[in-house]
Amino acid sequence: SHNTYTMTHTMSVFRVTGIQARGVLSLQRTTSFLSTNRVEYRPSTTSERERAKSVSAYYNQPAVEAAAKKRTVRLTPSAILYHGRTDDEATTLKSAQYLQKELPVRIAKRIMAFRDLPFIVGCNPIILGVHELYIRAFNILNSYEPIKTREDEINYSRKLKELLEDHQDVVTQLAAGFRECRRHIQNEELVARFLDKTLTSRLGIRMLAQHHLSLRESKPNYVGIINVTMKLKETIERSCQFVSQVAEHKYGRVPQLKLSGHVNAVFPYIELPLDYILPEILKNAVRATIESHSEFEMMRLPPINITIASNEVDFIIRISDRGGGIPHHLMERVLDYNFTTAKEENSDSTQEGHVFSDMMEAVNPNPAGGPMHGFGFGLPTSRAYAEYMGGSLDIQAMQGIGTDVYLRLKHINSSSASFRI
Ligand code: ADP
Ligand code: K
Ligand code: MG
Repeated sequence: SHNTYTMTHTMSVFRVTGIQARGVLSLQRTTSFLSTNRVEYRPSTTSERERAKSVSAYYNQPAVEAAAKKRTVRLTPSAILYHGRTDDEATTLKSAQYLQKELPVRIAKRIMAFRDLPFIVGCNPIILGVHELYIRAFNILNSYEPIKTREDEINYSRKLKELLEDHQDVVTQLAAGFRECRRHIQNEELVARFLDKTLTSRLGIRMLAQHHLSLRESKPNYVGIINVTMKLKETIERSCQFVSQVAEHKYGRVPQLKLSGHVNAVFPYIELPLDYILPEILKNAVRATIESHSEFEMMRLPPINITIASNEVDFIIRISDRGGGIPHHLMERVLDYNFTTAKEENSDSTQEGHVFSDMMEAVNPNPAGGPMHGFGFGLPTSRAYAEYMGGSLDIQAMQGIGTDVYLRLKHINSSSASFRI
């Protein structure tokens, strides 16, 4: 039938019913899958491509298209904050019902974007693997029975949690996939638009899902994912510690990370995006500092200065390094996805086993984990996240001296209009 595609080969990683389906493809497996099967089909259209792949046990294309046409309902964090009351059953149920309506729409829109990718990109095995993950998630969530009881909600939440885990490495997978195939496309704009949208949509979905899952946990000072009394200083220090550990592991030395400004600022905020953005900016600053100062100058490794400011509209974090700055001719490019000055052979990401590790995800407590650099995703992803959160990321380089990165984010109870998730 046109609507229902059946699985024609043994690539069963995405078994819809398989609880074990982790969705994490090994690079090798995907590659060999392509090399043995590719010759057998000559795709003509985008949907043809999907059919040929038989991406999951079934793929209801009209359902995806119908869902993709619906409008998303984005919430302000304060709406989430003030309506979420921990351990209130009615709230939890309503929250799950909202997700049940909302998530398939958001996921369907992303699936359409995967389908619209240039053919050569969409066929890349790693990118195709992510595309398949999205279709699988859509199928699971879209066909889920209406949530009516507490028990329904508990089961739905369990499924949601599994899906979050299955999608954990998506950023890394996209980074690896685009690195492989983007040389075939000239249009930088197209890549940037796709990735900005895919990554920020993913951030939004994860925040909503995580929020729902955390609602029932009674962690002091939290409503779902919102830390009602977040001490900005502590959040930053956590990232500093993580990055210092990574640097210590990689270089054997670390510049001092100094914090000043409104160090006593306390306000409600969501740590999730900060836990991604801050380590990325700090890693860049640390790497630049270390690489521009030879080991013999060990004693004179200049500190990285972090200044924080908070006002009633937003809060600003400036990360200032003395790592030599960014050469004029690269200023335009550092915000491009996949642009990096890290040499491939030195890049951590090329090491076996690192490719699909949690390198680009939130703070990793494992000191040996999380490479310093590699995919050229740190800056563009951070900027996309910042803009999604109603803020900005700006880079000022003083060529020959160092770099200042300004991260500006709206308060969730900002006196001016807030953002929506
Ligand atoms: P990656 O760190 O994987 O290379 P990023 O997007 O984080 O990717 O950074 C892209 C490039 O921008 C880096 O490779 C580096 O050349 C340059 N860059 C970023 N931050 C700094 C900095 N603070 N000082 C000097 N160069 C920087
Ligand atoms: K980059
Ligand atoms: Mg980086």
